[in-house]
Order: sequence, then C-alpha cells, then structure tokens
Amino acid sequence: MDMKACGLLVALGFVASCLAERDCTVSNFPVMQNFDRYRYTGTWYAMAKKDPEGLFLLDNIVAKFTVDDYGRMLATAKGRVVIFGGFQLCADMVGIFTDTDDPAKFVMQYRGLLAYLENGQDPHWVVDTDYDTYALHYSCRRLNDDGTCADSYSFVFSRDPNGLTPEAQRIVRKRQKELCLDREYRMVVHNGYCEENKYE
Ligand code: RTL
Repeated sequence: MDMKACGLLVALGFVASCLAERDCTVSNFPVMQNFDRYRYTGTWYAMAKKDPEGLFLLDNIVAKFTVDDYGRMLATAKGRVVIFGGFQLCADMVGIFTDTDDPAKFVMQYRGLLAYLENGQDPHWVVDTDYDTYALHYSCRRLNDDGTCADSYSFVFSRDPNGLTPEAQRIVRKRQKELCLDREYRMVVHNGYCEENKYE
C-alpha cells in the first residue's frame, strides 16, 4: 500500500472514531470513585439542571447534605415549584438515602414537608465531585428496553452560589457528555425567592 492510501485510511479511521456512537447504557455510566459522603456534606447550590418529565423543582434550588449518627446520608432541598392550579411556592423537601453496592449510587426516598408536594423514590448518583467546588448528580427514573434512559434528571451543583470556575465547568461539561445529556441543561436562577429572612 502506498503512503497516500495509508494516510487516507488513518484519516478515515479518525473520522469514524469521532462519529462512533457514545455508549448511553445507563449501567455503563461512570460515577464518582470512592465517594466520601462526609466530605459531600454541607450546602450545594444548583447552577444548572436537566428536567425529568412532569412536575419538578423550577429554580432557587439549594440542597443541604448531612450524615446522621448511623452513617446514613440525608438531605434537604428547597426550590420554587408550581403546583396544581398554578400556585407557586417554595418547596421544602427532605431526602433519605439508602446505600447500594456502589458508594456513589444511592436510592433516595423523598417527600415534601407539605402534604400536597410530590413524594417518591429515585436513584441518586454522584457522577463527579471535588467536594470543594463542584458536583454533578444524575438520576434515571425509567429505562428503555435497550438500557438507555427514558426519563432522567440531573443537577450541576456548586459550593459557590456565584457559579463554577471555568476549570470546573470544563470537567462538568465532559461528564455531561458521558451521561448523553450534552446541551440538555438549563441554568438555575437564584433570585432570593426561597431565602428566609430575605428582608433582613
Ligand atoms: C435533590 C437532592 C437533595 C434532596 C432532594 C432532592 C430532590 C428533590 C425533588 C423534588 C421534587 C419536588 C416537586 C414538587 C412539586 O410537588 C435531588 C435536589 C429531596 C426531586 C416535584
């Protein structure tokens, strides 16, 4: 084979590898290695989110994680929601996490402090975090027959309510692609709607 043909083959191989389908099988998604729930505790501000089907937290979303005396992970979340009849309010939600074989994968039982808020049970995966600045969360509620996700939601969290550093954004963007959710996220507005003592 001459040099030209060889070069052409190399170029074609490169193009093919770029066009290759990403593996969107949920069970193959990489998650945080050696996740440490203690380092994850504290406040996380949602900077961006990918919505599931149906009702969901709209904006002003702040989550607080703790670990109780039994080592169980717990969280509260606040966020603006619109409920039946178009009423909007600040939802106070609580989540209790059940461990699984993978330290970064949990099952979250959640409910609202008010009876008419949604409750349920969702997977809760920590895809990536450096504990100090950013975290990427993922939840697939329903699988397709081929193992890809039919209904998912995901949060980009930041320790700093003003946003992520360009470096953290770069990492998060890469991980979002791995979740097959590239460009599916919307910014989460924080305008004080759910802050107590906001007139202090
Ligand atoms: C996230 C992590 C922190 C703890 C909890 C979370 C999820 C809350 C959800 C709330 C949905 C509320 C709705 C209310 C309208 O009735 C993942 C932020 C509890 C899913 C839809």
